[in-house]
Amino acid sequence: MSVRPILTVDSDLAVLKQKSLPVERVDDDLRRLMDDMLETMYAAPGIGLAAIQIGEPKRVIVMDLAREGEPPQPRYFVNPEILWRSEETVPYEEGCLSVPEIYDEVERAARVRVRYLNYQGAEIEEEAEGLFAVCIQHEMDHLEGVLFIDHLSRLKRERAIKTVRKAAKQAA
Ligand code: K1U
Ligand code: ZN
Repeated sequence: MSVRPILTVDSDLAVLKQKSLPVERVDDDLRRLMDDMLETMYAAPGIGLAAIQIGEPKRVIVMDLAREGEPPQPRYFVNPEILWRSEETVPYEEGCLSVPEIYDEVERAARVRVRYLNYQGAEIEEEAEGLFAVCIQHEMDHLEGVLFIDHLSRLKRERAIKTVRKAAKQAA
């Protein structure tokens, strides 16, 4: 397993805007990618990660929503689909490892029903609510090349990218 570099909007926007492709089979190569993604997400640290954020345009997401002090609860989503979303929406102050240090409120469906393949390749269908619903919608946006800042005004989005670019220049 290895920690891989996370792509950010200052230098890798064109890659992050790509639409990811469906995975053909859940095999050992894919499990190695999911292991790397999980390790990368824990090291960041973050609560979710889409494969495109490490430059792999595949429809794969990892997530761990365990609170501090709780045992890890890694979750893997291959070829996830949203089957249903509630009409009710909720706001949440989101962040993104590809838009570091920027947080803003996004309104999303309060509950969604999702179907996906897990780490073993078994088909799962479940309903998500709370932070799980927020996070799966944020990560599934990544699979379409959509970032949380795309839900904000053009002014806020451009300001966010400028801020990340400035911070990256200062760090270099
Ligand atoms: O970049 C990503 O897609 C990961 C992102 C997931 C996310 C966060 C908040 C709302 C929706 C989706 C993050 O993990 S940002 C970092 C973060 O939220 C966090 C980091 C450490 C501890 C707790 C949270
Ligand atoms: Zn993100």
